[in-house]
Amino acid sequence: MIAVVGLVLVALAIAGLVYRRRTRPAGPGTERAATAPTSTAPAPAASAKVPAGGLAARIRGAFGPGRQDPWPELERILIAADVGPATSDRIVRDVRERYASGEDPTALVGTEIRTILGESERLDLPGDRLGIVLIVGVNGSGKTTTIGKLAARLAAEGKRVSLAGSDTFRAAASEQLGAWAERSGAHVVSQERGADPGAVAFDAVKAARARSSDVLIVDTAGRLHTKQPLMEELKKVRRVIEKAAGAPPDETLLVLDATTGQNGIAQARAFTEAVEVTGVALTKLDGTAKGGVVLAVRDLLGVPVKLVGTGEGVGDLEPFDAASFAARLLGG
Ligand SMILES: Nc1nc2c(ncn2[C@@H]2O[C@H](COP(=O)(O)OP(=O)(O)OP(=O)(O)O)[C@@H](O)[C@H]2O)c(=O)[nH]1
Ligand SMILES: [Mg+2]
Repeated sequence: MIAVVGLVLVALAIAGLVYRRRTRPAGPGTERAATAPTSTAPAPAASAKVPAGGLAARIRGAFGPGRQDPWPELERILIAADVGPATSDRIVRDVRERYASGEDPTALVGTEIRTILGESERLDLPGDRLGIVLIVGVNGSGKTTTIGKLAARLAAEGKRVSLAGSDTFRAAASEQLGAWAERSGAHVVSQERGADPGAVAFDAVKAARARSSDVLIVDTAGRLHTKQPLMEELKKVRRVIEKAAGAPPDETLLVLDATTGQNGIAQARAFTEAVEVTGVALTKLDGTAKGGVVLAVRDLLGVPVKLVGTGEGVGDLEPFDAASFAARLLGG
């Protein structure tokens, strides 16, 4: 009996040790590595809480027979779709004003969404000189993949494309960029890992000019928008491009993962303050996430969505279309 009790105690002690070992936090790393999820393991979807299906069915439910006060419910529905409290509040107020005339609330919300998104905007690149696109965003949002797709799209339009591997931080980042470049015949400028990202951008501007490229797309390392030193590094890359090219980048695209939810608002604010973001590339819209956060980004910061990523393939990049985005958000 005593032997059995003893064995059980020993087994429990071993199990406890194993458990502690597994749950011990990771040791100290660099600031960037310690805070950054790897690109192959993106952060869990914050919008997973939003049930599948569009907003329209839920809005109709809120306005269904017997419902007393649908407005707080409408606001909850919008917030759950990552639209953000301020923009949700604006939509509810505007819809409520017009609903008095007895219109369909779903149609009114749709109109409001399209109004906030405004005209669908395209990338604004010059036709008579080297156009420069700086790509920024948090870790794993889809920057390099979007660059690969964009390079292919531009090459298919007959443009000569160069790429700058200014992500000198992540292991194998330049190999990943190189693999994408091969598909589109783009020329890549990169240096060894750990090199100064600004120096790579500087060389790339000079090389792209020397090759008479039409467009240079600059990849940068993923960074947490709350890490000031990393945002300073990004500002420096932008300054260096401006110095080398004589003008700031023509487009600075924030790559926003549609599954990151309302955190996208804080990301957009921080990146816009640091490097004057001119547009959003909304990625991973092929999953269940519907990207309601871009409404808040447009409403609060005035930054339009310009591109939409709908998969991992080279052809899975579309120009943003406000009407179809609104339909997707509302629909199934
Ligand atoms: N489903 C889907 N996956 C995507 C899309 N865009 C990118 N991905 C995937 O997201 C993951 C991260 O993509 P990357 O392009 O490496 O992201 P990144 O922002 O460059 O990552 P870091 O450089 O590490 O910050 C990869 O597995 C991509 O295949 C998209 O539109 N849809
Ligand atoms: Mg990358």
